[in-house]
Amino acid sequence: MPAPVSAFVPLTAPLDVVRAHPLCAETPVPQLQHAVTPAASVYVRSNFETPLSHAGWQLSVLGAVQSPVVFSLSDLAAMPQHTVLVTMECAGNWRLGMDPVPTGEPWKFGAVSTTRWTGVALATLLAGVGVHADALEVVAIGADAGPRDDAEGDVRFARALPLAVALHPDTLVATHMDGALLTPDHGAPLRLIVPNWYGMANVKWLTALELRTTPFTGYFQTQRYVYDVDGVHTPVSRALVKSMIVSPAPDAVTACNTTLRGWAWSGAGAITRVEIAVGDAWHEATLGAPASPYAWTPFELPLMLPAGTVVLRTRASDASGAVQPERIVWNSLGYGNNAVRGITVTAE
Ligand SMILES: Nc1nc2c(c(=O)[nH]1)N[C@H]1C(S)=C(S)[C@@H](COP(=O)(O)O)O[C@H]1N2
Ligand SMILES: [Mo]
Repeated sequence: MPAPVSAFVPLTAPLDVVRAHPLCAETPVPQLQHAVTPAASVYVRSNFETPLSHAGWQLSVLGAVQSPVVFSLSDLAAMPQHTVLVTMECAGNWRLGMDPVPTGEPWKFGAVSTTRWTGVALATLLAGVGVHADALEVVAIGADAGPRDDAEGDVRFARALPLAVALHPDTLVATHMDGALLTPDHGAPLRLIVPNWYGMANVKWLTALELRTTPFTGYFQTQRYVYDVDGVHTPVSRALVKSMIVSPAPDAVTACNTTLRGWAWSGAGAITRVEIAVGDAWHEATLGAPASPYAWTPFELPLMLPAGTVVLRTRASDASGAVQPERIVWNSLGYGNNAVRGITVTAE
């Protein structure tokens, strides 16, 4: 007798696909429980189709430098290597939780992952090129391009970083993820890693770095990845303080006598506190140690839940004094929704 088809189907797909082309996919709820996200389940957010050919790939450094330099992949491999463990979140994560829901990718809460990245510190790379004293920022330029959302022609993915952030010792030009070469969807063969910043700063398929003495005004700098509140644009930068319960999972059935577990993270400072509301009663969760200064902080709370359906909410605070708000200031592009989020579980 043939085996049931289900015997050949994994229990959960490695990613929850939001859109297949270009690929946008969330880390599924069970995989969010891992301190380091399994590589195949690291969320993907691509604005354009994935560049697939890497033959002869080069990284040009140009602009406000003594003389432009071109690095090959073997040049980079010969430089000192550095590894960082980073929680990276898409600025559009939990856009579906906004009211009304803005246009843009309809992300739930799985556009966040924690990943080990290896490569060359951007500061190491820039040390040899003679950056001009009046340089203000570095524009990271990707190989991918396509139509703008506003139909005003085509655009390449490019984002600027303040020079001080670019020169931070943990800002990387990464070639490896989780000990293996980058996969095409995660930016092979080269990408930027900018700890503490929302995902858009982590430019994939990196082909050029341009040093600038005046602010970059590209589409993805000034028209997208900005908080647009009544037409006033504020650039999206560091990740806002946020938390989520990952065990029990949303909508799960759980024993009344249980331990709530989850993660809290912030791009503005260490997590200092996580509070959990069971219905209307707030409790103080116990914090564990994050696996790196840029990785999410574990929290837990052993609890006796009342039998029945119960809403659990979490509220994290960070060392900068920021606390997750009950409501965010609505912005038309739907970024930075770090409002307190509730999950429903059934206790029995
Ligand atoms: N070249 C390029 N880099 C990019 C993007 C892109 O569309 N093109 N998307 C950005 C956004 S919005 C996010 S959230 C992260 C996601 O990285 P990941 O797909 O490896 O998770 O990549 C960033 N880097
Ligand atoms: Mo993103």
